[in-house]
Amino acid sequence: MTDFYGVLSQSVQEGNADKVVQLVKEASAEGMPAIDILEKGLVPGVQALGKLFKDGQVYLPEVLISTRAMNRGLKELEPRLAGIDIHKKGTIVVGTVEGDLHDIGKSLVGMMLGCNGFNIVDLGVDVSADSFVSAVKESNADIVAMSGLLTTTMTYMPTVIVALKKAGLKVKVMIGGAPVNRAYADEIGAEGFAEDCTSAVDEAARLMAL
Ligand code: B1M
Repeated sequence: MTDFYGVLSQSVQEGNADKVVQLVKEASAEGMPAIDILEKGLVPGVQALGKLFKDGQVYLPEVLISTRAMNRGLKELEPRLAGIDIHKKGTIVVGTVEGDLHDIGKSLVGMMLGCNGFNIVDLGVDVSADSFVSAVKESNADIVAMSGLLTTTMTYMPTVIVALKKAGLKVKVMIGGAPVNRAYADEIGAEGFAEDCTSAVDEAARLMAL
């Protein structure tokens, strides 16, 4: 396939969900590695669109349509990513914090952790502290992985940490998302931080060994 990843990336940017799904299906049928389809086609597509949005060249509706296309592609790919490793290294509750509806980075992190051997409980977006606490209790989770994309909602992360402590849960906490960093993790008492979905896997492994 000539410049397959470029075509896939462009289709994500254009928000052409049917074409994205068709390309992912074709690539899978040809045996192209699922991780390459994700990292070389789908992710650069949504990242490029994000840059256009930042530069004021596209607006929110375009971004929304594009991210829906990306999610359709991710759904198509998920079974192949999920099948990579059957050994479970631990259970991780994943969610985007209350007030925040951004789900792409969180879903990528969950998928990467899942395909690297962790059992994932994905709570979705706009997740309250109570929901995190209940999910940890129900799943006996080892780690809570919180995602936050907004400066206005990253401040909810310490609320979750306080609620987990108050409930007497010994779970480790890691955070990620564009506005947060290691210094913020240290400040709010989160043991872990990861910059992207790849380093999230290493960070989760580090936390499991603590
Ligand atoms: Co929103 N948005 N958005 N948005 N949006 C941002 C985040 C923003 C930076 C855009 C901008 O102004 N330049 C800005 C935030 C500014 C700020 O707070 N500093 C912003 C804003 C302001 C808003 C609204 C308030 C806009 C409005 O309504 N006026 C609104 C908020 C709604 C809400 O949540 N309550 C809003 C809405 C939306 C859409 C619905 C249109 C859409 C989301 C669709 C969806 O998720 N289903 C959207 C999008 C797509 C974006 C941008 C363009 C792209 C986000 C994305 O998916 N990136 C974004 C600008 C940008 O990032 N360039 C923007 C791709 C994704 C792969 O990256 O999520 O960063 P990311 O995840 C990375 C890492 O951060 C990390 O790993 C991932 C990759 O490997 N990571 C973790 C993430 N979570 C992690 C957890 C971990 C570890 C790593 O461990 C726990």
